[in-house]
Amino acid sequence: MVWKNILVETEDNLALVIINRPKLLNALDTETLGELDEAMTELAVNPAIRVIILTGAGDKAFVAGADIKFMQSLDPLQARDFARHGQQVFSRIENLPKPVIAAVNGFALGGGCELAMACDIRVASENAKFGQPEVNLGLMAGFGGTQRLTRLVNPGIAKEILFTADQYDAQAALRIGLVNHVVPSGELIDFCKKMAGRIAAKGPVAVRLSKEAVNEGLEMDMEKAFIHEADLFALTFTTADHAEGIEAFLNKRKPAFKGN
Ligand code: DAK
Repeated sequence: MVWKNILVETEDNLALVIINRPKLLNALDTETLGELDEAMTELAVNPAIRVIILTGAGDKAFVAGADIKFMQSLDPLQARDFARHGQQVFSRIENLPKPVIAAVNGFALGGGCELAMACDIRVASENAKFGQPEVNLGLMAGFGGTQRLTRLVNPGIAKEILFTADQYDAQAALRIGLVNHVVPSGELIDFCKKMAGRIAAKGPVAVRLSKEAVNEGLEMDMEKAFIHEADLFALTFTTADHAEGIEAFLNKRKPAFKGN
């Protein structure tokens, strides 16, 4: 499928999803959110794809936030619909049955920072800048930022980011745990592809259930989360990949996982 504001490139088991509005620093309007949702939903059910990398077009921005001009046209109820739309798309990405790596190649502000936080793993280029500048506009974060930021960094740091609208460079983001790695700009996509390739070589069901255990476990108390983990662990014993992985180890060969 071809979209107006989204590009999808596939290579082996990987898909690279590019938000493609570089003139507006890849800002998100309803149309772009809808296309992102469609692209992710398609990739989720494409059996050939095991890992998704999400990035922004150009070398200046991942996503500079919600489209401010578009937001200007919204009345309060439309703003509510827009916020709900963004929250739903971001939750779909967070709960996608495949890992999503955010390759943050520049500004990740407002909704852009929130989008990166909805991904499983964040890798930043050296020129990346993070922040929640909504309060500059008399708004507050509306795409889940108050919650995801608080879970990723500590609540005091999250509040400072949300209250001050300060921008954090890639090294600062690394220090506070907002990103996993910082790499030179020209190496960002390669670095992410290599990581994606390592993940794609693992048992897809095991990776999927690991993601589920982490995400759902965060909403449970520890004892329930352990029981949930044990249930998902047991589920891996129903898969052919589990038999293949163990047999390959015992026979000192590489496993060939099929995703079932
Ligand atoms: N929206 C629309 N256009 C944007 C944009 C954005 N977020 N960010 C940049 N652009 C556009 C600029 O207007 C400019 O367009 P032209 O003037 O060329 O037509 C072009 O991109 C290049 O930007 P600049 O010329 O400004 O480039 P600079 O290098 O000088 O500055 C910058 C880069 C990223 C520092 C600056 O553009 C900037 O401050 N941009 C705004 C960043 C921002 O405030 N982002 C947060 C947006 S608010 C909610 C739902 C959702 C949200 C909130 C509430 N509910 C309903 C409750 C989410 C809110 C947000 O994300």
